[in-house]
Amino acid sequence: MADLAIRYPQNPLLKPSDITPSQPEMKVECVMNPGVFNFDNKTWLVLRIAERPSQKKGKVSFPIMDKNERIKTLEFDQDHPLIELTDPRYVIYNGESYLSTISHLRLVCSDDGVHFYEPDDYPTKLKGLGNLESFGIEDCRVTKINGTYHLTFTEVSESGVGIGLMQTDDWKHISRRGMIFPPHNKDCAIFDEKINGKYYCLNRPSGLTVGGHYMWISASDDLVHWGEHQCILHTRDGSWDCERVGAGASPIKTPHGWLVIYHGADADHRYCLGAILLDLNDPTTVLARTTDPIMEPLMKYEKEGFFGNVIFTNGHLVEEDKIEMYYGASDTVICGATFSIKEILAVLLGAGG
Ligand code: MAN
Repeated sequence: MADLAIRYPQNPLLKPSDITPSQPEMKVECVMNPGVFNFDNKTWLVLRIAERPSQKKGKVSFPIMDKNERIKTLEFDQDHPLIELTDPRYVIYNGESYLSTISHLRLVCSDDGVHFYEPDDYPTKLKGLGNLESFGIEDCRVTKINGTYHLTFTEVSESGVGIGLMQTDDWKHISRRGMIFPPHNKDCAIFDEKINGKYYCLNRPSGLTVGGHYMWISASDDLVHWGEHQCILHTRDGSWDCERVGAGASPIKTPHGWLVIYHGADADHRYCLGAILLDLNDPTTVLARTTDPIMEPLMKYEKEGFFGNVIFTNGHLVEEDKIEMYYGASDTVICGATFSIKEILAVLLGAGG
């Protein structure tokens, strides 16, 4: 099956040099994986900004937040016998894993969906707070329900990786609701309406000894307390999504079912997108799944960067048949692409589905 995405000709839309660092001693390395929403007749992105101090020759340095919520830098010789630097996203020191960068969320908006800027009159920087976010916050998904925007995002600390919730009606006052799924869990996409009287969300806990990086669904009466957990999607041996799967943005309601765009990765950490269809009345039932990716790293900006060969999405807008999808490419830049819902459904419902 062919890649179904129509990429914006203006890609990449945002790169690290377009973003001012959160503090002068930091350098923006990655601008990635945006949550997306409409507000005040504009398109808004909640970017993930990954920063670290400029790297000195022969050294590796990375930031973490201390108990007083100040950023401090740890620095080691690159050839220190206790340092492991096999994956650019991590620094392993003496068997302990750290992130090589610290991420915060940054709000930008646009009148045309292509040119983005930081608005003056909104709090645009959302930083990690407290001991469950000391390694930063990442990958925000935004779901609007009855006038309130619900932000789910990854909270990272030495205690693990969990899912946090913030809520806002006006983007000026944002309330933090704490961790709603403890470690290890991420990729939380809330459905934008109740189904049979309950809220639902997709999420991705990770099995350590038994199980794997599979997609789960959970239900809630209040969006804060979740239960009725069920595993709905496994990885597939020998496939592009053999190592991990996780939901993209909020599922899209179609006459045939809830359409979910998801990411899958293989053992080489190559991230592509696929799609599944969930039953409209019972979203714990998967009706169809694409065999091949609907989008894969093809462009130079999707193949090369801080962590190459990655297409990762957690935000889109839907207008009739069109999905305006924003995505992080190579964990470095923000890009846009459109999909036709009909085209994805044709694959899901057809012979190749
Ligand atoms: C994880 C997350 C994402 C990131 C991918 C690829 O799934 O940290 O934010 O884009 O890995 O590195």
